[in-house]
Amino acid sequence: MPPTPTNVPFEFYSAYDSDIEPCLSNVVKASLKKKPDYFAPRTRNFTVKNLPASVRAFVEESVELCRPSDVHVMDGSERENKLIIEKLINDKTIVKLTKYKNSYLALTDPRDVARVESRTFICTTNKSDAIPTPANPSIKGSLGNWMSLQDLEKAVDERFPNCMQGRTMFVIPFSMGPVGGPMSKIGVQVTDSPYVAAAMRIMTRVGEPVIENLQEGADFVKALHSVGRSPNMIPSWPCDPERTIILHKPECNEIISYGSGYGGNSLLGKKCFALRIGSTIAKREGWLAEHMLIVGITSPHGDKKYICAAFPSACGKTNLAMLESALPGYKVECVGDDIAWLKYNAKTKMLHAINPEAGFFGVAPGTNWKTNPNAMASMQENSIFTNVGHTSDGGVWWEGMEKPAEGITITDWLGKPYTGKAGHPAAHPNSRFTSPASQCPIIDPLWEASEGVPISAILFGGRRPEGVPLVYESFDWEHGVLVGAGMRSEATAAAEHRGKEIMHDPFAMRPFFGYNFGHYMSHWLSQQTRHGEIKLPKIFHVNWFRKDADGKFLWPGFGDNIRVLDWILRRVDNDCSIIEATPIGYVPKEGSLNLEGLSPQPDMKKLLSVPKDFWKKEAESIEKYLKEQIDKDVPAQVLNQLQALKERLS
Ligand code: GTP
Ligand code: SPV
Ligand code: MN
Repeated sequence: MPPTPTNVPFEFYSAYDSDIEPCLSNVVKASLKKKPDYFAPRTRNFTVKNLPASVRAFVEESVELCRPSDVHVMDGSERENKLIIEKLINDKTIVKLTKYKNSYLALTDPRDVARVESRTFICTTNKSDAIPTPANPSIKGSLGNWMSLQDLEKAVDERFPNCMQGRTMFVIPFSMGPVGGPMSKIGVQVTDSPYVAAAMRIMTRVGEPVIENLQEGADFVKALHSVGRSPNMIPSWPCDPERTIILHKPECNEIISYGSGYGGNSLLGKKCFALRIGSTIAKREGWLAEHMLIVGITSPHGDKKYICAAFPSACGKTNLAMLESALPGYKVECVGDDIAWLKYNAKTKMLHAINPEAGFFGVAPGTNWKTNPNAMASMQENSIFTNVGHTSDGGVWWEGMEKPAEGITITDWLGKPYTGKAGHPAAHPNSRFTSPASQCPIIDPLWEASEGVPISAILFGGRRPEGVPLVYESFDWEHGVLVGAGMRSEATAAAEHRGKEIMHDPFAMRPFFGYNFGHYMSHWLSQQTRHGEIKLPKIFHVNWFRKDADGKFLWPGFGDNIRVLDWILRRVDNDCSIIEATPIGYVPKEGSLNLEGLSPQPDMKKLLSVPKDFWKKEAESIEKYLKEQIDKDVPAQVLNQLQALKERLS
């Protein structure tokens, strides 16, 4: 397929090696003589030829396989971004949002709107390294999908040859974490999606310093991505939904993704690298890669502590990460909203966390100036919105946002006039904003600290309409590991699941484990002993989503969640006067949560109750899940904790 005339010619190093010369299209060749004025010569660093040998080999192999019409090595500059944006506008992938500075709206193929968990695979020599083996062959495993390395080769051969024909291949050198930091890691993604290139530039650190780091010999994760091609694809959002596949090779730190341009399927630094490959590197090196937000909380006395929280997709991480305190005197500052890398720090003898990302890819619906003013402020410029509604004054709109002004009309994410009719939302439920983290008004001063911030507490949580109290504390680390392992939550639109079924989602990592979940639990348990002296974070479970008989949330949530954090921080300081022991852990003693100024006063009895019958069933369900799904790989300590829970409940 020849490149479309609207293809913006990206620089392809003119003295590029002749062995790849045949894949240079004539259009691109011509363009090399006549460059756009603003495309000043770039430094020699940003050419395939000048990449460090290992990176160059990866790029050349990818070119050989995918046959793009040209190759562009990203330098991360403003000038370059202008070109990419121009190309995206020409391709009709994005439109400019005139209401905001340097912001754009992308509308995807309606078949490419979320992560596809069923088509995501971990590929290892031994299956049991990647996923647990269910107790009996008739049980389908639900803790990830495995594929053999041979089948991976076959899947690649069936999809990748020539898949980038007529397209530019972008080479994106990126760093997860501050470039060169002791907890940071480098990746190189090649992709034929300029949308992905533009989004990766927001979500990760891209460009010159990364190349320098690579030149000094840094290891890197190889990430190959193509949106693919299919007979019925739409030109503005090429993809191949029928053959989409996302493959990980943790044994050699490689990611191969085909067919989708959306979110975690295509921004390979995020779930593929920072969680799936990241968790396997972390296992080898003794640290943890987790689906967690990181926030700093300063109390009215000026005491600052950092906490992490693991909630499943679309269950409130971004919102908690940017909380505007409803209690006077508290200040919350954001380090990260989705992923945390936690590593033992020998100086403080605590686990320290970095946010490996540089941007937010946040759920749009439900976000507004009241629920999350800091997210709203973060997305006022330099942002890409995907699958939200478009207002007639050049802005965006989604369900849950403040009403647009009188006379403003909305076009929905499918390009149709928005009528408000049930079942036809303006924004897709998994529509998102992509914004630089640096634009968050409450970004923490230490958010780029290369050794991370010390973590005092870890929260687990999910959407639990019934039975699960607003907050409880585990008795100790081992019990906390059971609390994480037993997590369940209502399914959301972040992946392809339908309906609101309550799913097991251990550690909010079910779709993101890079290795056998049984081994993962053992690795968590090993944190107690592997570093010598350690002050481990206390572990809690929270639930903002308990409902009353009418299906209404019992707890106001959002800014009022500070009331729960306040209790948690007092527990971190070991205040024993505020707890009451229950079979599942410590809950707040009556009157110990600060509810000042909250009206109406929520029904705390209901919110904190621990119904025994419910919990007996819950413990049974966790036991069944662990025994059926993980079988012999469940660590003995976890089974002991489960037994102890059952005894406390009987
Ligand atoms: P991912 O980016 O998919 O990992 O999601 P996330 O965990 O960051 O979820 P996010 O904070 O974006 O929240 C998802 C949805 O839950 C949004 O529609 C929010 O408005 C809603 N939400 C978040 N916090 C609360 C809360 O405290 N109470 C209620 N009722 N809803 C909330
Ligand atoms: C999630 O689904 O948990 C996300 C969005 O954070 S995605 O990047 O698509 O994984
Ligand atoms: Mn997430």
